[in-house]
Amino acid sequence: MSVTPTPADKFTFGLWTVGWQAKDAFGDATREPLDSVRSVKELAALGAYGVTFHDDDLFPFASDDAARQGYIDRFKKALEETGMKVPMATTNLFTHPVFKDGAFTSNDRDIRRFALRKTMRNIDLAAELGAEIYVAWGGREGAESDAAKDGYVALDRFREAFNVLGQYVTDKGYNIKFALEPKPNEPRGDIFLPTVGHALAFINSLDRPEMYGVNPEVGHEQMAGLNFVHGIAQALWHKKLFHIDLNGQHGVKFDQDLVFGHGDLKSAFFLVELLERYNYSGPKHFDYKPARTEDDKGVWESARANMRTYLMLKERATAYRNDPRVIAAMKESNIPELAVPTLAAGETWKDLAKDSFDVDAAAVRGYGYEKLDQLALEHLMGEKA
Ligand code: GLT
Ligand code: MN
Ligand code: MN
Repeated sequence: MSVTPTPADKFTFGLWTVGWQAKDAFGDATREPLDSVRSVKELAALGAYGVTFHDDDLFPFASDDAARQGYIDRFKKALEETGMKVPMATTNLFTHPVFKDGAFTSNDRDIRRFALRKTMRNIDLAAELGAEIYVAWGGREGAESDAAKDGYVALDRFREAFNVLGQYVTDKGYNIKFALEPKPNEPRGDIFLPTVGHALAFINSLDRPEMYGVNPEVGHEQMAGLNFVHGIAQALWHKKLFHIDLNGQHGVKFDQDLVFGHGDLKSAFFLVELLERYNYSGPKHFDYKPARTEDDKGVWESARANMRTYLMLKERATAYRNDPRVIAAMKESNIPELAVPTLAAGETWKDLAKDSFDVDAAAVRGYGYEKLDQLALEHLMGEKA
């Protein structure tokens, strides 16, 4: 297996990732602005499948129609020249000060209406460019104080916004589905729909739930101390993993957006193992920030690192799954038995009373997970049997 990426691997990058100028809360930008055309070309040369964008990544917020079209035309030309795709697009509803109290859940009704118009306009462009997923990350949808926002009616407004957008996409006949991206905090003190679980429950309240899924990000769940692999398993189980943001994070702290695998590597290993085993077929989208220390060369080095790391993990995860020692250890650990329904076909609760069961014997058994965990680690580290 090669660790050189090709478009068949379906790796995608947000324009805002490689294009991040590394301005943070304490310091100025350390890199020059990056032209979207150059990003498309560099990423194509590295073997990526496509790019994704916010409206404001492609053209400045205040662009008039002619300027906006000029930026779009240049971008389209670069896509045509390279064969790069745009499988996903999204709206910037967080940078401009007008959104400081949120967009779809702002206490200001006019701002909510403006946010919907901004989103619909970019959905038109997304459809024109062939995107089938529209991400909604509500970074400013939240509050610093519970005095500021009624968390109950905020959900009414959030639901209303997604229902309006679902109606819009349906009326226009676009082949687009929405992927909600949860995050617990940052930039708001607390953000609504903070985790995958919250988002999944919320989707059930929408008019057309089938049009909405999730776009979980590695670091966002890990910032909340949650197990990302479990979150993804549940999203897959609900058939709601419409998109995924891969990156790295070291536990509960600010959103690091590290290169994929440069945080919790073992979790990344089991994540890739899960995605591949359940045939996740959507784009593998890297939503990371090249570290502030890096120059232009370091940006492309980090972009390449994301893809190589995924492919290395895929290679090692496949070897782990197929290793006869692992298969035997899994059997020993009873792992295949979890797939066997607890009641046999035709049985009811009444049949449970018929069991003869040795509680003490069952209580003393060992499960052998330490052996299995070590086998995973040895595969991950490239240790040959
Ligand atoms: C922003 C955020 C990401 C989201 C992007 C989509 S923008 O960079 O940190 O997690 O995926 O709006
Ligand atoms: Mn992030
Ligand atoms: Mn993200």
